[in-house]
Amino acid sequence: MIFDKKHETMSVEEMRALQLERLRHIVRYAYDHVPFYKKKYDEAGFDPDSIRTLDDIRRIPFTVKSDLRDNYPYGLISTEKKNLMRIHASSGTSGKPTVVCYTKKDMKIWTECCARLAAAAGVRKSDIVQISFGYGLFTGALGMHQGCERLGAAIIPASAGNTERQVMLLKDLQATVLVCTPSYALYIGEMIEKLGYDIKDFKLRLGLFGSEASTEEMHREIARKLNIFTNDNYGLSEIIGPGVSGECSEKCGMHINEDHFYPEVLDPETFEPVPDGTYGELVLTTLTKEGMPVIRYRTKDITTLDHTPCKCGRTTVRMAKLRGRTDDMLIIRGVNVFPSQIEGVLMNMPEVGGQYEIVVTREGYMDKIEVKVEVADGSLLVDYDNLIKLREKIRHNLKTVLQLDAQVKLVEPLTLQRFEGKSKRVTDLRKL
Ligand code: DLL
Repeated sequence: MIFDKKHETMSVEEMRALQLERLRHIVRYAYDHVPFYKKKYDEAGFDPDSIRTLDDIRRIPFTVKSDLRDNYPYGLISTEKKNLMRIHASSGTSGKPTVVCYTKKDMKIWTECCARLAAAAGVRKSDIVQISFGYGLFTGALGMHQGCERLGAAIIPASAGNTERQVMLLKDLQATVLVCTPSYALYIGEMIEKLGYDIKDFKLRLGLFGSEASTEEMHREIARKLNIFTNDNYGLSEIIGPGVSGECSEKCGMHINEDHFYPEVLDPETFEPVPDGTYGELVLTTLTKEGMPVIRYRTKDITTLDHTPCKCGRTTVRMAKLRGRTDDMLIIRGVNVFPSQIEGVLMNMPEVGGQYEIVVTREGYMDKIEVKVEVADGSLLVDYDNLIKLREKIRHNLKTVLQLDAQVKLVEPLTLQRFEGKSKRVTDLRKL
């Protein structure tokens, strides 16, 4: 089902015209209402009225995460506080959180964007949706809650944590849709097995997963464990939260709600746009945000765009599954490694369970990478010959993909850390 036929299927020419009109307005609006933008644009000699074509966006200075932090908490809002309806914040590992604000109009748009992605994934009025993201300042739970509710579905606001209870709720309340991080979905799948349930006794049919990177292989593993159709969707607090983009049933990229969020993919070194099919850093501009417009935000997320038509009928541009973030790329002995590449290798091997950890160290001048891998079946560790064979096989497969020799450590099933929210799989102990 297409939630907003008008905007999701409009012709490319109409979309570009709408984006240009909105871009011109939002840039002027930000300049007039947020001293931060006025100062930045004046200093850069950028005239907010000089935008004639969409390509002119390239002359606008970027906004980066530290701009949000430096203007904590309300420095970037463009309206009086009395007009705000919701305030969220992204967790951040240290210091003050990044605060994001919504007016009533922003809330409506956010809800509709999440409804669009949920509809594209296959959520219907008749569904019972269990939201297992942590409720609170995090945008994931309430954003998806609002979107699914807008479609008329029934919501179970389970929040994250207490995984045995999650399983009980899923089963007893006959949830048909699960919303959480992909790593939590995998953990829930393991818990169902551990508790001795048969997945056939559940009514689950669909999973909406986002908020962290996940490979196709990981989705296949979740789909198998939970016997569901899986969906990937993307967003970030600074821009709106979930609702920036999501896969349709064709699963060939995530449709961007480009009438609200203008995407550019740039070479992270030259800042030149890269052609479709080439990966680069995603830069997003909110075209309609009223409470806190964010112009040319460098997301650090690495993806590529696809403007070819999609079989689903939507005409909106699609972004590929994220390859990672510019700041989670590891450079090991000069070789660029994304954790997602390691995940892709591991999840393709049936002998391996869903969990892994990557530890990077440096001895002298030599980087070392160790990959701890849970085996799918503990009996694989009993026979020494089998163990060595499996370890060598993983090492070989990693080397083929990464061009790098990694140490592999096999561990018992269910021994590595599990995650209820975003996972943390890499520990870099080098003092770089
Ligand atoms: O994670 C918003 C969200 C919630 C999206 C629920 C989807 C579902 P933040 O906490 O601000 O917001 O984190 C944003 O998470 O820049 C990406 O690096 C990463 N991320 C989000 N979705 C995906 C995804 C929410 N589908 C940061 N695949 C972003 C890969 C993702 N990474």
